[in-house]
Amino acid sequence: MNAAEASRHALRLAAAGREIAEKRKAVARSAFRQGFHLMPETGWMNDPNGLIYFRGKYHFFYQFYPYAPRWGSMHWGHAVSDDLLRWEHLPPALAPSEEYDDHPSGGCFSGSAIEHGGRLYLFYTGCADRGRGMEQTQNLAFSDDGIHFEKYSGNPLLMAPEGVPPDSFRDPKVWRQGDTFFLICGASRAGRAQILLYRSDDLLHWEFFRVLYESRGEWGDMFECPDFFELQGSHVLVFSPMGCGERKSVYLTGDFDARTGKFFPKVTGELDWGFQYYAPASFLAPDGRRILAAWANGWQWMPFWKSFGPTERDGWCGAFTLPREARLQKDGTLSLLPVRELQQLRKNEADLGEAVLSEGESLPLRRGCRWDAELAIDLSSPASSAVFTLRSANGNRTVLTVDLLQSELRLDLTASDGSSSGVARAPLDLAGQDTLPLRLCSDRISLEIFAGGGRSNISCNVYTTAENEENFLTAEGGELKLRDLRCADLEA
Ligand code: DQQ
Repeated sequence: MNAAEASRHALRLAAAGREIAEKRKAVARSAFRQGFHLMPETGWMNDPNGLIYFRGKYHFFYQFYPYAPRWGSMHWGHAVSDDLLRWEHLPPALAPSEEYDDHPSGGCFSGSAIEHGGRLYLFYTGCADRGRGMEQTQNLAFSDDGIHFEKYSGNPLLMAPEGVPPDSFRDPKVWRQGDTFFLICGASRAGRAQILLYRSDDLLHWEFFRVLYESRGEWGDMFECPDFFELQGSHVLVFSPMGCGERKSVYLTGDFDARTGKFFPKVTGELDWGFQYYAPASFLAPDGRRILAAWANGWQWMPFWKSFGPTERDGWCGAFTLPREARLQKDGTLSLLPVRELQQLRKNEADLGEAVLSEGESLPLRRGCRWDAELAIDLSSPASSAVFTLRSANGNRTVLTVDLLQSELRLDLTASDGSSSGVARAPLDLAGQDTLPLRLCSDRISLEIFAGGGRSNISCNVYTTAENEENFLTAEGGELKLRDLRCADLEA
């Protein structure tokens, strides 16, 4: 990179920094700010990028447009944390500045991070019009201090191969297995979604290896933000498919042969069934946990470009979900539960043990918007459903129904806040079980429901700001027996 190019990137980053400095105080006054979820200081956030533990801190990067609470020319925002819940914002890491990544409706799109030889490498998609439409290429930036990033002079590293439209080749995820580096990215070929696998010895020179996975129509025509990782001896492929309706974040578990590059998926599932869970990305914590975070929103559920919720009025938009630990279950399904660090935010904890509610009887949980509730429903209960009335105040309420007859979880947002709508549904696997474990985590604008030990999850946003919201559980259709009931407030 020559001096003029270096300064163009530096100038763009400095401009973003000035914008943030000017607006962050006003944004911080927004009544919708979350207590323990990562959000942008100003402007817009979407996908998680480059999640990594580097030199003693968790580093999360994210798709970021600092200038307005709307998607715009993409930067990479950057924050660090010791506990995955409380975040310190750092200057943006990447800004559009080069002919391959500088465009008002392009920029530095999603990607991943890897450490090698003490250096932090960011792989990202540059999206710009260089005469072939909105062309997407894979690029590299690096840093020795984990704060200041320089774009590699040899960019672009990878261009769309023959048969892949230049605007459908994005979101590189890089990992190392043995002495080989692998990279996957999402693509589309002849109307079918594909995940392309590349390999390299040095992170700089990449050769196409094979198609790791292809949709045969069931998963739409393009995969966004693929992720691939080893978990308990198996491999997990995660992607956000485009062009197949409500599907948002899908996983496949199976076996991977690194020698041949072949993936043999066995089990398919959804990471989350709510309206607000998209583009999840994973990383390995130093203690070996595989942790995922997702953008707490989804393109499908809002009129595109119109509105992503009322926080826009306050100059910001977007947050991440709670980071969740992935575990592979015996049957090959994946469970995702909040990271254990969340326990540290618990206060005023009440261990209520067992409870029996007669038909129509209600049990108050916590008041307010920041709390964590855990319980198990005894499946010998005669009740037909357990109904949680959540975040109820001023005529607003969000209703979570655990339907024991239909084996379904439903989160009804119709009366939530005047701007949200819809009913999110997740299937429950109750066959052969004695209890159904449930966990509900609430923050100012998020409700994250974990059922069946993290296998039937629903994440949704609720845009309320009342001080003293009520949350309670009601037995319907018969007596409801509860076990292991624990509630706590969560400290912001
Ligand atoms: N968002 C990024 C893309 C990705 C999409 C652009 C998914 O890289 O495919 O902001 O939300």
